[in-house]
Amino acid sequence: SFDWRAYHTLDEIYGWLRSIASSYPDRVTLLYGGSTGQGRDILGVRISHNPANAERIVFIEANIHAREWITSAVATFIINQLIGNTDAEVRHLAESYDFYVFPVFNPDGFVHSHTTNRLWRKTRTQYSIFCYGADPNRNWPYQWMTGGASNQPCSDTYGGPAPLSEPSTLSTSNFIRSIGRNLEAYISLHSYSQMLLLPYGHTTAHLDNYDELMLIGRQAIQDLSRRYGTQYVVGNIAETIYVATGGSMDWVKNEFQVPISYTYELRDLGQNGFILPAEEIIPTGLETLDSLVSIFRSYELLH
Ligand code: 0X9
Ligand code: ZN
Repeated sequence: SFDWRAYHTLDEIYGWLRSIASSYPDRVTLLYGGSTGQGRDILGVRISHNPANAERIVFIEANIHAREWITSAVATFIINQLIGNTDAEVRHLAESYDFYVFPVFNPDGFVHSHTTNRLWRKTRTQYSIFCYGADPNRNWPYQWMTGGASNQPCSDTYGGPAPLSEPSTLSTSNFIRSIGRNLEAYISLHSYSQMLLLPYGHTTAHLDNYDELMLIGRQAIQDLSRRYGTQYVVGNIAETIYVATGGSMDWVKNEFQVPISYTYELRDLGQNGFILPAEEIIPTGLETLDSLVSIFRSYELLH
């Protein structure tokens, strides 16, 4: 049965999503977010404790980069906590929004990282005799290919031949578009580096609600550190990590003016990197949930 003491395959994750949707039909709905180049479904769940929250959506996307396994493990951990945790603050969070959570946004790459190449990052579209895949976090239409992306199909940051060239990004962008005007928050989970990143990736300029996202973010990383002392840094993508364009969060924020948008780079700092030991799944899940509780508590206080 499903647990958080080990990493799981796509089939195991999808089996678990289906099982919780049938076990908790009052709270959990299976979502079909799109499909991939190899014909796989992109499945998620909606967790809704109150029909009045239908126009207040928190969207969480994980494992758009195939090798970042901790991100889907944390996404399923968070789903589980939002369904069943009895802690007052977690309950309050769960009951205040409709959560749309997609643990694996790049299923083809994820399967390849399980079967063939553990460090695979991209999709699996064939682009040359020897090279496969576009970087699905360089493939979204906002500021596409304006910096920090490659036009070489063999590169790990290949932006693709056109924006939304990948069936997975095209179909999930259409899904997001269908709920775009109801998005309160967009959270993108990556690893690793222990960073909480805010838009945008194309410029170090402090645009839109940068000040508020920094204020909320500083409190969130402080609250994240309380449980185990894990140290994060917070800041604009281009200033904090590097210039990177065509990311999913940047497109969603620009397209729908979503008030809260963060990209997490989860544990660790490189000791284990993408191969984070499974014993760290639960601690990473708990501290990440602490930071989410903090983000929405701060947001509520400010509005
Ligand atoms: O390069 C990336 O896509 C992310 N780092 S990772 O090591 N996980 O590959 C940084 C995300 C930048 N995000 C956006 N521009 N939205
Ligand atoms: Zn990533």
